[in-house]
Amino acid sequence: MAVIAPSRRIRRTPFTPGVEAAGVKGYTVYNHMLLPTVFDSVVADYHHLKNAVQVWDVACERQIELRGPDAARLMQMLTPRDLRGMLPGQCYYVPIVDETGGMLNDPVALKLSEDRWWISIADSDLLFWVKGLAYGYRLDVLVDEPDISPLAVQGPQADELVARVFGDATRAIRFFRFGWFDFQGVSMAVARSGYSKQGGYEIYVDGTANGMPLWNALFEAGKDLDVRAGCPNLIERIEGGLLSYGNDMTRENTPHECGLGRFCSTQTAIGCVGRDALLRVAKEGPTQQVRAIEIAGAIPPCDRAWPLMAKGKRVGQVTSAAQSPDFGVNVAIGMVRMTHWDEAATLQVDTPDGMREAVVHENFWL
Ligand code: THG
Repeated sequence: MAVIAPSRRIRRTPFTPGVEAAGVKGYTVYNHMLLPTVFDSVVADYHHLKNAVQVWDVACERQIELRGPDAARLMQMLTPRDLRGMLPGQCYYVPIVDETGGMLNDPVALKLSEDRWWISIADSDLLFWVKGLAYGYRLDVLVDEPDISPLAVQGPQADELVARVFGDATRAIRFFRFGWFDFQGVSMAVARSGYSKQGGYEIYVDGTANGMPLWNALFEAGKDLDVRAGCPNLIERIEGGLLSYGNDMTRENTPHECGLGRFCSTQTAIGCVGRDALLRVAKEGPTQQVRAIEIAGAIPPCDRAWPLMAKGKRVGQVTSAAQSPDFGVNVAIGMVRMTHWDEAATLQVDTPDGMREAVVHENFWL
């Protein structure tokens, strides 16, 4: 693969000096920002993530801040998830849809207070949609991208490492909750969340200048824990069934097709854009849905959709795939038509290297 030409459009993060010093070997671009993809090898990174603790530069999970009297109203317009019971200090995984019910993003929303929210976005230019709604509906709310950069600490030793830097009170943070903790005189949101199934935290680092001091403090405190720089790991996130916007779902898909129906309460999400369209699909049910797919044989990297076939007819597609050391098979994520989405359905997948056998599973591996 060729290199990424550095330029102002591909934004560096507050942690980029640390990532480069740690020997990053691959980058992707996410929200117009650098996102590391590999440090040692994807397989070595995977084993280390499952056994120790890693610090991830996920500053590319940019925040959209809503601030003002209409912030809560705008947030509920954005998602079919019912936000009425959400309290300050909670994080919600929220599908965001357009007027047809098509997925625009699948962020984590943080409620800081009734009139202040962060939307921690996946890879699409959601800011423009949010600003357009606020402007079009003449809402009394400021919408911008603050200088906040998530730094994830993931892996079985994440509790210990974060407690050493932010104090033992971080151990009591519950899943998808956050609290405010001091680092060198700056108050930062620390949440128990992250894009892995290994457990851990995300620190919403306030201020670019505080990025490297915190990065260095974590590595200093975690020497004996074998802390390393890491990144969202392709194999582990497929094993865990963590979806990737732009890969496993696009604007072509409804939340129900993505298996995100459990995060929709469209009936009670009053004022949400796309409500009528989603009420229809919720009633009729989706005709295709995300599934775990097991693939036999050697496979190349999945950089385009691979058709899933049954008796020569297309019945879906594989959108992410990788060889899993722990499960001894190729793990994959696909979208499968309802005629073939049941457990153990046997299909063929048309990879660039040839046809492979594929088996549908109703549950992911982790
Ligand atoms: N953390 C934060 N922002 C993010 C991500 C993140 N923005 C981009 C991207 N990741 C958004 N996508 C996801 C996908 C899955 C999850 C979080 C964000 C996730 N899912 C859990 C699961 O499926 O097991 C739990 C969801 C729940 O039960 O509420 O964590 O990772 N800040």
